[in-house]
Amino acid sequence: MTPLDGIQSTRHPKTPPMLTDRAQRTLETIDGQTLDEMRALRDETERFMLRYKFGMDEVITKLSILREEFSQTHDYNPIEHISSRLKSLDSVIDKMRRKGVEPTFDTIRDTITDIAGVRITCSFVSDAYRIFELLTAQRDIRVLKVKDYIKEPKENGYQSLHVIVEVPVFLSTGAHPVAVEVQIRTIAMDFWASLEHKIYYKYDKQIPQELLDGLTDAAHTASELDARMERLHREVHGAPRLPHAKRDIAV
Ligand code: 0O2
Repeated sequence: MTPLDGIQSTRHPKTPPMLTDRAQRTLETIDGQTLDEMRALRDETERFMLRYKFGMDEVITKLSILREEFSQTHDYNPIEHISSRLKSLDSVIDKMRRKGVEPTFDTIRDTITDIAGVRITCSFVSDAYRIFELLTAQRDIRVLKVKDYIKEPKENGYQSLHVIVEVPVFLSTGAHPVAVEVQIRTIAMDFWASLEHKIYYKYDKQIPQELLDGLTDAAHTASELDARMERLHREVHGAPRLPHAKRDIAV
């Protein structure tokens, strides 16, 4: 037995070529200038998407700071969970087509405001509004649009507080404002929305009426549960003593 027996070879298995012969031949017919333009478009798209990632990171940092501050200095934490996602390029293009948006970076920036998305899950409805206040009161945050689906749920029962904020991202070229969609909801609302989302895709957006009715009914139950849990929480802990946001004034 040699010392190398039993150790797997680290050489990569033979990988197929990246392009088929046909694709390779097509590529060879493209002139150098077009190839350069394609490369420049690819690079610009990457830079464009990267800014959204940074914007998302900025918002997550703000929320993580609030969350940590609450855990350290208050006996109660309104943020249960924070998640985020960057829309895929395919989804951005789909949305662009659905909205009939002109394919330029400027138009996409102005019209598609949910490329970067952050979701905050809270225990109680009052926490959702408090987090909204604390985030939007920060001086470098500009509120572009608010959709309050908690006050006015969608017809299918969907509830969530949506806010599109603009946050500056500081790059080597200076400050760049980036739009980030923030969705704030309770655990019950989140449970409902994720199930509805799965059903929506399972049935390829053609959900049977009976199931739709069941979902709307479940949304009402989730809403009642939220109200009951908040009542019980107040009975035990009293009215929330979380700090109200002081509007941050630029110096
Ligand atoms: P994903 O995969 O979560 O990104 P607008 O951008 O204002 O022109 P839009 O996109 O309809 O119009 O805005 P809206 O109503 O604020 O909804 C945006 C997001 O909210 C959706 O993103 C979902 O995440 C969520 N949402 C809205 N309605 C529903 C609903 O009925 N059920 C569930 N489960 N989620 C909902 P995307 O891009 O659809 O998907």
